[in-house]
Amino acid sequence: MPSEPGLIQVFQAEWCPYSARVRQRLNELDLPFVALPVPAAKDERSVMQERTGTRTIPAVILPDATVLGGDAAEIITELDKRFAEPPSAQAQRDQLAAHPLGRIIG
Ligand SMILES: N[C@@H](CCC(=O)N[C@@H](CS)C(=O)NCC(=O)O)C(=O)O
Repeated sequence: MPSEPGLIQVFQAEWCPYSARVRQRLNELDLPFVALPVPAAKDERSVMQERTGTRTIPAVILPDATVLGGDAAEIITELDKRFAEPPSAQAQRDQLAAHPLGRIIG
Protein backbone atom coordinates (compact mmCIF):
# COMPACT_ATOMS: atom_id res chain seq x y z
CA MET A 1 0.00 0.00 0.00
CA PRO A 2 1.57 3.31 -1.02
CA SER A 3 2.34 6.03 1.50
CA GLU A 4 1.72 9.62 0.38
CA PRO A 5 3.04 11.81 3.22
CA GLY A 6 2.35 15.08 1.34
CA LEU A 7 -1.33 14.40 0.83
CA ILE A 8 -4.31 13.59 2.98
CA GLN A 9 -4.75 9.82 3.02
CA VAL A 10 -8.12 8.16 3.44
CA PHE A 11 -8.44 4.50 4.34
CA GLN A 12 -11.78 3.68 2.78
CA ALA A 13 -13.86 1.50 0.46
CA GLU A 14 -16.24 2.35 -2.35
CA TRP A 15 -18.98 0.18 -0.82
CA CYS A 16 -18.79 1.96 2.55
CA PRO A 17 -21.28 4.85 2.86
CA TYR A 18 -19.35 6.33 5.79
CA SER A 19 -16.27 6.47 3.57
CA ALA A 20 -18.34 8.22 0.91
CA ARG A 21 -19.40 10.88 3.40
CA VAL A 22 -15.78 11.69 4.25
CA ARG A 23 -14.68 11.69 0.62
CA GLN A 24 -17.61 13.97 -0.21
CA ARG A 25 -16.59 16.43 2.51
CA LEU A 26 -12.94 16.41 1.40
CA ASN A 27 -14.11 17.23 -2.12
CA GLU A 28 -16.37 20.00 -0.84
CA LEU A 29 -13.40 21.41 1.06
CA ASP A 30 -11.40 21.28 -2.18
CA LEU A 31 -8.74 19.14 -0.54
CA PRO A 32 -6.77 16.66 -2.66
CA PHE A 33 -6.50 13.23 -1.08
CA VAL A 34 -5.31 9.71 -1.74
CA ALA A 35 -7.99 7.05 -1.37
CA LEU A 36 -6.43 3.89 0.04
CA PRO A 37 -8.51 0.75 -0.50
CA VAL A 38 -8.78 -1.72 2.35
CA PRO A 39 -9.79 -5.39 2.35
CA ALA A 40 -13.50 -6.01 2.83
CA ALA A 41 -12.74 -8.26 5.80
CA LYS A 42 -11.91 -6.28 8.93
CA ASP A 43 -9.45 -8.90 10.18
CA GLU A 44 -7.38 -8.46 7.02
CA ARG A 45 -6.81 -4.74 7.59
CA SER A 46 -3.50 -5.14 9.41
CA VAL A 47 -1.70 -2.47 7.36
CA MET A 48 -4.44 0.01 8.21
CA GLN A 49 -4.22 -1.03 11.87
CA GLU A 50 -0.49 -0.38 11.91
CA ARG A 51 -0.84 3.04 10.32
CA THR A 52 -3.98 4.36 12.03
CA GLY A 53 -4.56 2.26 15.15
CA THR A 54 -7.96 1.14 13.92
CA ARG A 55 -9.50 -1.27 11.43
CA THR A 56 -12.74 0.67 11.03
CA ILE A 57 -13.15 2.73 7.87
CA PRO A 58 -13.05 5.53 7.16
CA ALA A 59 -9.90 6.81 8.84
CA VAL A 60 -7.83 9.79 7.70
CA ILE A 61 -4.16 10.64 8.03
CA LEU A 62 -3.40 14.34 7.59
CA PRO A 63 -0.09 15.52 6.09
CA ASP A 64 1.13 16.42 9.61
CA ALA A 65 0.58 12.72 10.57
CA THR A 66 -2.52 13.43 12.66
CA VAL A 67 -4.89 10.45 12.51
CA LEU A 68 -8.62 11.16 12.41
CA GLY A 69 -10.78 8.17 13.27
CA GLY A 70 -14.02 7.29 14.95
CA ASP A 71 -17.39 8.02 13.40
CA ALA A 72 -17.43 9.69 9.99
CA ALA A 73 -19.28 12.60 11.58
CA GLU A 74 -16.42 13.06 14.04
CA ILE A 75 -13.86 12.96 11.24
CA ILE A 76 -15.82 15.60 9.35
CA THR A 77 -16.04 17.77 12.46
CA GLU A 78 -12.26 17.59 12.83
CA LEU A 79 -11.74 18.42 9.14
CA ASP A 80 -14.08 21.40 9.49
CA LYS A 81 -12.07 22.69 12.45
CA ARG A 82 -8.91 22.66 10.36
CA PHE A 83 -10.06 23.66 6.87
CA ALA A 84 -12.37 26.46 5.80
CA GLU A 85 -15.21 25.66 3.45
CA PRO A 86 -14.69 27.35 0.06
CA PRO A 87 -17.61 29.04 -1.75
CA SER A 88 -17.64 26.19 -4.29
CA ALA A 89 -18.84 23.70 -1.67
CA GLN A 90 -22.48 24.70 -1.93
CA ALA A 91 -22.40 24.33 -5.72
CA GLN A 92 -21.15 20.76 -5.25
CA ARG A 93 -24.04 19.98 -2.90
CA ASP A 94 -26.46 21.56 -5.35
CA GLN A 95 -25.12 19.42 -8.19
CA LEU A 96 -25.53 16.28 -6.11
CA ALA A 97 -29.07 17.21 -5.12
CA ALA A 98 -30.04 17.96 -8.73
CA HIS A 99 -28.43 14.86 -10.23
CA PRO A 100 -30.92 12.16 -11.28
CA LEU A 101 -28.66 9.52 -9.77
CA GLY A 102 -27.71 11.71 -6.83
CA ARG A 103 -28.09 10.38 -3.35
CA ILE A 104 -28.08 11.73 0.14
CA ILE A 105 -25.57 9.98 2.31
CA GLY A 106 -26.10 9.93 6.04
N1 LIG B 1 -20.08 4.50 13.20
C1 LIG B 1 -19.09 4.47 12.15
C2 LIG B 1 -19.37 3.26 11.29
C3 LIG B 1 -18.24 2.93 10.38
C4 LIG B 1 -18.44 1.55 9.80
O1 LIG B 1 -19.40 0.84 10.13
N2 LIG B 1 -17.50 1.14 8.93
C5 LIG B 1 -17.57 -0.19 8.41
C6 LIG B 1 -17.56 -0.21 6.88
S1 LIG B 1 -18.88 0.78 6.20
C7 LIG B 1 -16.40 -0.96 8.93
O2 LIG B 1 -15.26 -0.63 8.73
N3 LIG B 1 -16.71 -1.99 9.72
C8 LIG B 1 -15.70 -2.75 10.39
C9 LIG B 1 -15.83 -2.55 11.87
O3 LIG B 1 -16.67 -3.21 12.45
O4 LIG B 1 -15.13 -1.72 12.44
C10 LIG B 1 -19.14 5.76 11.35
O5 LIG B 1 -20.11 6.53 11.57
O6 LIG B 1 -18.25 6.06 10.58
